[in-house]
Amino acid sequence: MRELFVTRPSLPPLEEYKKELESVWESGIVTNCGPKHELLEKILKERTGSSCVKLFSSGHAALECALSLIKDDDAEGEVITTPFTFASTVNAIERCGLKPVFCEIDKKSLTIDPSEIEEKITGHTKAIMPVHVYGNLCDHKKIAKIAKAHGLYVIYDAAHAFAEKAGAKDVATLGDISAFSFHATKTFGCAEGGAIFINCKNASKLGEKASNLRNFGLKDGESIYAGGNGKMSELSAALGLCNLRHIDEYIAKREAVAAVYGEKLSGSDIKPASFDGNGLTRRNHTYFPVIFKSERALKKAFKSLEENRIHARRYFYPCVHEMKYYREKYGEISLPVAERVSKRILCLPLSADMTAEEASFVCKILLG
Ligand code: T4K
Repeated sequence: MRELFVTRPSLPPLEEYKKELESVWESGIVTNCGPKHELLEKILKERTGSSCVKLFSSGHAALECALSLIKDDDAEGEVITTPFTFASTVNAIERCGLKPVFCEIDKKSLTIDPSEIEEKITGHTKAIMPVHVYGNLCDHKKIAKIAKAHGLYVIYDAAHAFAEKAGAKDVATLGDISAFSFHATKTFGCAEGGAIFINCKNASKLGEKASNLRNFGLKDGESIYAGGNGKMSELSAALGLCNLRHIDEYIAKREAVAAVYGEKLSGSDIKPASFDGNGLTRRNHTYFPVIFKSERALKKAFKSLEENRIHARRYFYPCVHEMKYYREKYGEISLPVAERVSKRILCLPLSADMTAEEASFVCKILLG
């Protein structure tokens, strides 16, 4: 059996990518919002029905920009978020000079628990930043109600959720802004890349500011904001254009692998995380998280997998509030649901090129 990784990038046929690159070579325009970049933004806007789409060099850069858009001069601005996520979510808040306020998660969806949000709101709260973790939808209806009642922005970290649907709507249209990752490890990737989808009332104004911010804050030759460089290159945009043509095929292949896992693990003590809440009508199968009875059982299984060159990942352990930087800055915070889940959850290998035999083999090792 070959070595298996938590995921592998989905790539188009090399010939297709080469063809996409021909015009880049001819024009010599390789970055700074060239034609491939503009086309990918246009297609993504149409595909999702969003008011405004802006591409970025990474999902993290997209998140930082989204936060910069809603930030004003209040140095004490706070953002309510989940501790059960990749560090990028919370680092983006911190790096924008805002204070992350950690909120407990719901034990079924593993996303922010809306019933705990209101008690975290203070006069300094600017936004709620939930995460559709593993592509599992947040309780967006309850979150929207709370945000409206308190006049807060909702910025979704939708890094894991590209191409998913909430009812009939594209997940990108939830909240005021949704930020996605197009990293190599995602179901839809540009090698490195990301995007924000803006859907609030002032979308075109915020979109214009986002364009300035990702390009050194420049407008008419001078910096009107202290912007950085968050631009996606033409090489990444070209890869995105190719991958977008294959997205349904990538998802179908991942779904077939996930079905084998589901079947083989059924009735065992290793429970696949639940994805059936909050109106999720289309999944993208970016991750296959399973929950063990105890951390001890997880560690034992992890060791057996490693001995067989199967590299599962402890996404997301530890919780972000337990990480050194946040522990030292904000002290001990107790979020028992998130902490308990984080200790017992493991992401199994899942990629479009995996076979049913490989998924069965992973389960054989897991089940001892
Ligand atoms: N918000 C959330 C909730 C996120 O999860 C993330 C990123 C972000 C925001 C920020 O988005 P980006 O700025 O990254 O676009 C990975 C990814 O780098 C990261 O995108 C992802 N989430 C995070 C959960 O996982 P690592 O350090 O675990 O990845 P790495 O390099 O160990 O890759 C995992 C496996 O994938 C490797 O063992 C082999 C395979 N792989 C990886 C790469 C890069 C390949 O086969 N080919 C490749 O090119 O962070």
